[in-house]
Amino acid sequence: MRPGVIAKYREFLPVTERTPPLTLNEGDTPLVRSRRLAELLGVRELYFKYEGANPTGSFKDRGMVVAVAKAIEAGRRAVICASTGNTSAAAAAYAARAGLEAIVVVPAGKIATGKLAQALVHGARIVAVEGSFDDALCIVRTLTERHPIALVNSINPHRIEGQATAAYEIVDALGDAPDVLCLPVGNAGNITAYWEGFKRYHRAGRARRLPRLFGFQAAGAAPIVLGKPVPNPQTVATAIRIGNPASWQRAVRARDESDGRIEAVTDEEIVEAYRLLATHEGLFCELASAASLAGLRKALEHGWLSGSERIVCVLTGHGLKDPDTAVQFGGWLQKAPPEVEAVESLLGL
Ligand code: AN7
Repeated sequence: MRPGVIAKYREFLPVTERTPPLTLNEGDTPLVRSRRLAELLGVRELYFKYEGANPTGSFKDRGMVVAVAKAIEAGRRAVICASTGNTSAAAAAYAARAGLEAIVVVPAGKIATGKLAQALVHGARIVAVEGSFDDALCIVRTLTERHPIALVNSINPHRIEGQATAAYEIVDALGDAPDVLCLPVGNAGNITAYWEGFKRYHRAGRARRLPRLFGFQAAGAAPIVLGKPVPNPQTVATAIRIGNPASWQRAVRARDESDGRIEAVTDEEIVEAYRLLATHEGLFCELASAASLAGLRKALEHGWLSGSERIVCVLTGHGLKDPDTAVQFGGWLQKAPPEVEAVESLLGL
């Protein structure tokens, strides 16, 4: 049973009697124990938190359901966000569910087809700007200062509180926090949310320990690693193509308080991890999500981790969001006439 995050974690969320019970039955995503990759990498205990199993196919649903419910409670009729794709898909779906208007501002030509399709089909109004995600975020921030529209980017604290429910689920499933959590970092809301979540659950006595957080940016979009904004971020992982993260300082605090790291992984490393997850575990995630595994491999190579830890990698979004990328990388595909013998010989059977 998936009651949705508001019903399930009510006591840990900013909900009141006046908060509408909005849900698309998000959360309760699989924590899949790794078999083949754990062995390949030499990790004793490895899990993948498969956030692609959320209703709109990414972790954004956890925060969006809370943000939209609170927007309704505050009397708002419309929501707005800037997005590299997933936030806009979640905003459009939850706004549709709630009967609100959704407006999304995206970097033109830089969001995966599936995500654009989601925002379109749910009836959002979409503005594609000839600029970056960072430009889009500046624009929506100003618009919400001028108009009574709820901003549902992760600057909105309700987004962070909702996303913290993923940390609660991991602790509930494992009986305690893991030693290490690996995740991709873009606008840095999610690493902030996990850290808040683990700390809150720990304070509430639900976990005995706190994990180390290992966040990974794409090398061409790694402002936190470089220590300065990246004016023209570039990466194949469009979801994390962000040069000036809104939650930068909080991500640094999460890293330091947890004795973790924020590092960069190259596009090649991301693509390799993406394929490994699909071919060795049957887990199809999007490129940005694979930064968590790419980063774990790097951490093991550099000796930052030994492999004796209990490790969770967060797979933030579903691979079907971006089928163009999957098809572009190819695989084994041959053409044949519609005859048994032809197919048999092609397959070498
Ligand atoms: C699959 O949708 O920023 O560090 O506008 O879609 O919390 O930003 C998406 C980010 C990781 C990074 N994985 O999380 C957006 C957006 C996937 C994502 C991230 C995103 P944050």
